[in-house]
Amino acid sequence: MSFDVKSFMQMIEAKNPGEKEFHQAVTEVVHSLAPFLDKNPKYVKHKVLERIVEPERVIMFRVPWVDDKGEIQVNRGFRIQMNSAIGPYKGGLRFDPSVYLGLLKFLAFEQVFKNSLTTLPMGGAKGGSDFDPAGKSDNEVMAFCQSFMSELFRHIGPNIDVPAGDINVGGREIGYMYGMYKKLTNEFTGVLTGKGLNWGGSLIRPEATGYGCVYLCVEMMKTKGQSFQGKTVAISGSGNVAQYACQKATQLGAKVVTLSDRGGTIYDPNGITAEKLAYVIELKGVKRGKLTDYAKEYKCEHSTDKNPWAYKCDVALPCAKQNELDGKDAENLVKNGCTCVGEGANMPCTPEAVEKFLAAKTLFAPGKAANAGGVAVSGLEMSQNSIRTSWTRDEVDKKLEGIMRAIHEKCVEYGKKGDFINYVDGANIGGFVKVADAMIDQGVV
Ligand code: NDP
Ligand code: 2IT
Repeated sequence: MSFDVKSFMQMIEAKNPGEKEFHQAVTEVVHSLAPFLDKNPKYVKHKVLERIVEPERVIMFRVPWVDDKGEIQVNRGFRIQMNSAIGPYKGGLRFDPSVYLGLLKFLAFEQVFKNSLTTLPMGGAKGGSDFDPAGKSDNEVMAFCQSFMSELFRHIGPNIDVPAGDINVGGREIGYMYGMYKKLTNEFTGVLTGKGLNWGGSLIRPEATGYGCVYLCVEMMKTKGQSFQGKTVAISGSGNVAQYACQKATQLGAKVVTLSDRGGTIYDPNGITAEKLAYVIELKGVKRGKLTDYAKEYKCEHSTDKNPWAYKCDVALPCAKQNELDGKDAENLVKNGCTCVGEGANMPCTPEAVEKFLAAKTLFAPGKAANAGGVAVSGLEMSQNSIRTSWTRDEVDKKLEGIMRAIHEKCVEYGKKGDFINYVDGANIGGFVKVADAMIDQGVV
């Protein structure tokens, strides 16, 4: 009897009402896995799929803090500890008003497969809060982070659960949270990754997700005898992942022509050079400003109604948020000659968009493969902390490149069909097998 995708998804929707991003992420994985499960019935017998969609633990908590006017504010905090079969829970924290249980469950679910693909021993988790840092002072962000950690600290630890950054959580927030963790536990340990370089952080961690995404695209392009040299690249977002994807693509000889933020898209047909990118890094990371300033500074187009996929490119790297590239955008990209897409963000392409890319035989790398470089270097940060050392920039970069190559090979192993590599199936099956086998080995727990 073949695995019944329809009734499985009905069960997921009934048990997790209203969690549309979680349904979307599970649907994609289950579709990839169904033919594989038919050939490997032990996973069905051990009910691995039924178990893997259920978080091992969900922590939800009140985060009260006092703003600069002396008023009490209340946010909600979460940590989804999804799966620990192959290592301690690991995954980022997102602070954004759109955060709710279903969004974090989708991200935690994806993280399980992604972390497995990195080849490192890390389970999957995600967390965060509906806190909106926009317009908040440093003092308010610190007050929030300290309150958030004053509850989270009892649920994490270097061998239990190791959080990191994600949207709106970067070096500043990790610093404030780490300080509070250290005060509460009286322990200097590697409990968070993305730490500052002078207090336990790893070189290349800030660059890792963007660089890794480009490295994976390099591997995909190689299968077609192509490279980044001379290519035009469209990138969305202008935060951590977008910035370093832009830097690496440019270093490899490509011209990046777009970036975006919540206020719109910039189109710079002359290319976002190293000097212009330094301006973006300062604008976004230090001044916390908008790309409208970039458009004024470099006299280029800024649009509030066009997204980056409206412009002609060879390579598209969506690096902002989930479901930011839909079926129409995919059609437009394919029509304009785009042949390679790497998901720097988590699930930025809608199911319709993915379908269009696969139908057009686009080189398409899903987020759990393409953006795994970030968590991979987080894993390397954990190793460096454990052995109390720090590796050079070049050492970490080489290890990252090696991991991205291994992820590509895993996708080919499970996703090659004739002369086409379906990286979606490859990543889903490749990520699943290691976790599923570990779950079977460890019994029903
Ligand atoms: P950042 O907060 O550094 O940057 C996010 C970018 O996306 C910003 O430019 C932001 O615009 C834009 N953005 C966010 N929400 C929206 C929205 N609703 N509409 C339009 N633009 C939006 O986050 P990261 O770069 O770290 O994360 C980007 C993506 O990459 C996320 O999907 C994350 O899950 C994923 N990812 C991150 C990893 C990491 O190591 N950081 C690792 C793997 C995946 P604005 O500047 O206006 O706020
Ligand atoms: O989505 C992700 O992989 C991240 N936000 C990074 C997680 C991590 O633990 O480095």
